[in-house]
Order: sequence, then C-alpha cells, then structure tokens
Amino acid sequence: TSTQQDLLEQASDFIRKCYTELGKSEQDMHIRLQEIEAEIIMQGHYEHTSEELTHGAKMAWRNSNRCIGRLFWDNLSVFDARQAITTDEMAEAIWRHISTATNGGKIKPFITVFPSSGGAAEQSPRIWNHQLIRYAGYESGDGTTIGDPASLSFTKLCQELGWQGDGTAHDILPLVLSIGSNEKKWYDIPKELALEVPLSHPDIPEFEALGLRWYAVPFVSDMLLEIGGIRYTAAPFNGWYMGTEIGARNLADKDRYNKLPEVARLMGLDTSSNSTLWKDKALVELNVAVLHSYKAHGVTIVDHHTAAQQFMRFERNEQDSSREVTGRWSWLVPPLSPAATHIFHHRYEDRVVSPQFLYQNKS
Ligand code: HEM
Ligand code: NRG
Repeated sequence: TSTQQDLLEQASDFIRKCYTELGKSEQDMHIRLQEIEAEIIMQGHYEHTSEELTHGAKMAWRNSNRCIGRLFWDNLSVFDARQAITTDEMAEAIWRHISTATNGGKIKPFITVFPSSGGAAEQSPRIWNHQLIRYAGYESGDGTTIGDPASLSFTKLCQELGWQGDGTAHDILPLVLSIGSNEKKWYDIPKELALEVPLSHPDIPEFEALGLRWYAVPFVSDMLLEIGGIRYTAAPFNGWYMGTEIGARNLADKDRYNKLPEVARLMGLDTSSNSTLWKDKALVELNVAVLHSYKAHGVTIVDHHTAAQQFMRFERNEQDSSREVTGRWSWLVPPLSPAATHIFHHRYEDRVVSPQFLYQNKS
C-alpha cells in the first residue's frame, strides 16, 4: 500500500544515513533493508535495533533547529523503554530517567524511548506534562496567578484527575500518563527526585529574601520523536539549562513569574521611566543570580555566551562532516545581549530534517 511505500522510503533513507555514519558495510545495510522491507509488508511497521534507536535519537537532537545545545549531540544516552506497556511501568522508567540524568547536579543528557504505536495511534503512550518537572499555576480570586501561569490549564487537568496541590508558587505537578485511549493516570513525583535550586545573588544579600527558586533539570516530555518513519509519541529528553531560559524568560516574562519589578525595587532602581533601563539592569542581575546559584549548588548550567561559542563549534564540526546546519534564528539567538553572540549576525536555514522532534496535539 502507499503508506507502506512511504514508510519503506523513510526507513531506507534513515538506514542509509545511519549505517553510513556508523561506518557499517554496504552489505550490512542491504541485509537490514531487506529485513525491514519484509517486516513492513508482514506487519505494516518495523522495529529499530537498539543501535538504530540510539543513533536515530542523537540525529534527532542534531537536527533540532531551535536548540543551541547541539554541540553535544553525540553524548546522548538512551534508555530503551520499548518494553514498558503499562503506565506503572512508564512511571518506573521515568523515575529512573530523572534520577540518573540529574546525577546529583552533574547533569547528563538522556532520553527515554517508550513504545511506538506500531501504526495504531490508539495504542500510543503519552506523557501529558510539558516537562516532567514543572511548577503548577493557580488562578487566585483577584485575577492574579500563583505559581507558573504557563501551567494553568495543565494544573486544572491534574485537579480534575483528583490531584491537589499545596497552592504555593512552587508546587511540583504530578506526572500524567496514558496509553492509547485509556484514561489518564497521575503519579506524584517522589520528592527526593526533583532537585531544585534556591536563588541568591553573589553581592546582593537581600536577593535571597525574594524566595525565588527553579528546578535543576529541564525534561521536555511532550514532543514526538520521529526516526525513519517510526513515531515515538513518548520520548522525554533532557540536557541542562542555559541560564537565560530561567533568568530572562521563566522568571522575567510578564506572563510568567514577572519578577523584574521586585528585583528592581530590591536594587533600588528608578522605575519611573523606561529610559533609566531599570528592566535591563534587573534582567542582568537576575541572570547573574541564576548562574551563581546553580554553580554554588553544583548543578550544571551554561551561560548564553558560552552556549553560543559551543554552538559555533557545532557549526564547524558539522561543516567538517559535510553536513549542513539548519536552525531557527529566532530561537537560537539568546534573549539577553543577543548581538553579543555570533548567532545574531548569522542566517540559518530552518529546514526540516529527519530524524526529528515534533510537536504533537495537546489533548
Ligand atoms: C530547545 C539548550 C539539550 C532538543 C532548546 C533551547 C535551548 C536549548 C536554550 C530553546 C528553549 C526555549 O527557548 O524555550 C539546550 C542545552 C542543552 C540541550 C543547553 C544541554 C545539553 C538538548 C537535548 C535535546 C534537545 C538533549 C534532545 C535530545 C531540543 C529541542 C528544542 C530545544 C527539540 C526545541 C524545543 C521546543 O520547540 O519547545 N535547547 N538543549 N536539547 N532543544 Fe536543546
Ligand atoms: N525553555 C524551557 C526548556 C526548553 C528546553 N531547554 C533545554 N533543553 N535546555 C524552560 O523550561 O525554560 N534541554 O534538553 O536541555
């Protein structure tokens, strides 16, 4: 059939690239391609070997146009959780991922890959959290928000499922899983797994009193991993934070924690006019506090200047390997001092290359 033909084409495109990169022989490649063709004809889909899965996931990271952290694409470790067929088994695999990747603060990039639907979308495993660890957001009576406004709708879903938060600004949301069309199940994240960093500033002692904190590791959990036409709907991954994600966006955006006014007040800045650049000054010190605190707690983090330099090394490596670097400028460029990085002064082609990470429907 035509869908089988499509799948075979995508599979063969992937196997050729993958086996060439891994230095395998023509013969190995042909044997494998025939095996895959037979599998597709017999069952409508095929299964990756663990070697293909691992290299495919690395390629997907390498092809992530919005990611500045791609220098380290070949250092991704893969947990193959394709045998997990219940949500309980998924949760177990996720606890292992969180604890191994967090590694006491010395963060290691990991991805856990759950079963692909095998063509039948009704069987797909899903993680409904945007990130495995994230703070809840609650609407209080007066129209203000407690916690993370970005989590408002997911927090409501959790409450409908029967979860109850403490109502603080830093309640860690539960893990919400489902398989196929079965009902969603929620799991409290074991407290000791979620490493967090309270924020302080190296030379503003009063900063600590703001009570700001953030979790150590970003585990993106709602994207689909596509390798050679096979779609993994649950494949949470993590690297470490770039400081600006927290200091220039999560804590600073007006529709997130909106902390610039409080930081400015603490610094004694004149906020009566835009032209005092009080927002810019507050942004810089907030970002200094983020980098300082993660470092002081032994939690891996990268500043945006270093990340941009690492990205430049990635671009050179790719050129040396005769691969084109694709990218999305508007995401690669850091939100703080963008023009101080080379990225600002370059152009990037935002072309889709497979294997890749894709957005998928949120309900
Ligand atoms: C996006 C940094 C590891 C895949 C991003 C963004 C940053 C970043 C700053 C933009 C996020 C935003 O603006 O919201 C890093 C750093 C890493 C790392 C410092 C450290 C190792 C990884 C890994 C993967 C990955 C391990 C996958 C295996 C992606 C993808 C996006 C992204 C798919 C786009 C996310 C979206 O569209 O929401 N990364 N990353 N990154 N990264 Fe990375
Ligand atoms: N901006 C989001 C996280 C997105 C992914 N960032 C990474 N990914 N660093 C935030 O929570 O601020 N990673 O895999 O390391």
